Amino acid sequence: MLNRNKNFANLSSGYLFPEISKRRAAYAKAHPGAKIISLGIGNTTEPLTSHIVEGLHAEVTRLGTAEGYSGYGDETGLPSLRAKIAEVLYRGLVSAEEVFVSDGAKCDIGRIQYLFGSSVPVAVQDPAYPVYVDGSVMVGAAGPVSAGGTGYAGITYMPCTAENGFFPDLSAIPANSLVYFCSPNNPTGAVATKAQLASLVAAARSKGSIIIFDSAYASFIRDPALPLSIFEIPGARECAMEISSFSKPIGFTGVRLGWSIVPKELRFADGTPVMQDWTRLMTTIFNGASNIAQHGGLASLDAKGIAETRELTDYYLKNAQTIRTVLAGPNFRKAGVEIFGGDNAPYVWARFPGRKSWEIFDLILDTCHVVCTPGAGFGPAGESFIRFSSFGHHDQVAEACERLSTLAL
Ligand code: PGU
Repeated sequence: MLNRNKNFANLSSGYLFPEISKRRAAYAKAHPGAKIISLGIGNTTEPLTSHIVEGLHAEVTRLGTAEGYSGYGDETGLPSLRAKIAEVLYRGLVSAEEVFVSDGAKCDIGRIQYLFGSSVPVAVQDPAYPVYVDGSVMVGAAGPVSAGGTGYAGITYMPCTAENGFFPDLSAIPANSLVYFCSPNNPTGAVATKAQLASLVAAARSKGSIIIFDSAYASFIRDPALPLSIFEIPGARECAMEISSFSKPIGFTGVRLGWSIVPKELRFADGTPVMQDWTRLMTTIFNGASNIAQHGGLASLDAKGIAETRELTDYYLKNAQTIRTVLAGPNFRKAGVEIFGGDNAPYVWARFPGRKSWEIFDLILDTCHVVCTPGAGFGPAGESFIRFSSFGHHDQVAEACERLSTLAL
């Protein structure tokens, strides 16, 4: 019999979101009458918008014609989409050849871990999107969990707390490491300022490290002073790559489309451009994003598509305000609950002093029939926090908030 890959044995539990689904299903089975509402996983709920649907349809129709049919495409994406991403989303800060179209940011994170291998030190914001850590454990760059149970060996956790404004102490970044950084942040909803990103870039450069900047929620930024991309920061081209996604801006969580940016200047210690190996990897173990999805993405980047994207993200941001309002209510205030995020991000991050995340998760599920995400699932510094997702229908979110307003804490 084959030996199990020991890296997988190092994982301390199942992936966070299926774990939550399991608990929800068990609760629903035991309480068949409960009308459960999810403010848990960040999964889009609103229909695709009409102009983007037209873009998808048009490509489907073309594929049914002799002249319009296409098979495998360029593994790095349609040239027209790469150019449009560079022009519209990066306003020329990157070139089309630096854009690699993919089937989503999560899949790119997995491939990035494959690219850098098992001997690279990894630093993450704590709390963080679990894929950065779990994926690092899977490739052998981290693990097993240390005796104290506070995290995986080989991972440098950089606490992001209310006290430091959810921006970490960068002196903790190890030399020659991979630094995952997400802004707007999942789960805290914090958005790094230009000055903060400038200090991140300076730290990465002085440590010889590479930043993996996850901007999957950039479309939720409304404050014009906040940076949408790491490449707005001078010097980032030598020390950062960026991953991003069409999932949240245009509801492509199921359609699947994302991209990465690898600047030409980014190099390994031996001088090899990272772009060279990334191109080799993408052309070898990825066969290109769906041509249909790419035409939907293209439609989202013209004037009509941009307007629809704005409307859709505004819809979810309105939910975030509804959630913030209920969490500011008397029952939460009395318990000392502190509220963060939700202004330029689709997540509201709430601290329940003196309580455990999973305890609050169970309490909210049991008494309100609302699913949320326990902060502890995002890392040790997430303990005592709950993440509320604003992805949901307005009426469902309003109903969930109505129930939360009577939660006894
Ligand atoms: N990056 C961040 C920071 C995310 O929060 C998510 C989704 C992704 C990437 C995934 O983007 P795709 O382009 O769709 O692959 N986070 C959601 C969904 C959970 C999950 O496992 O991806 C969340 O609730 O955190």
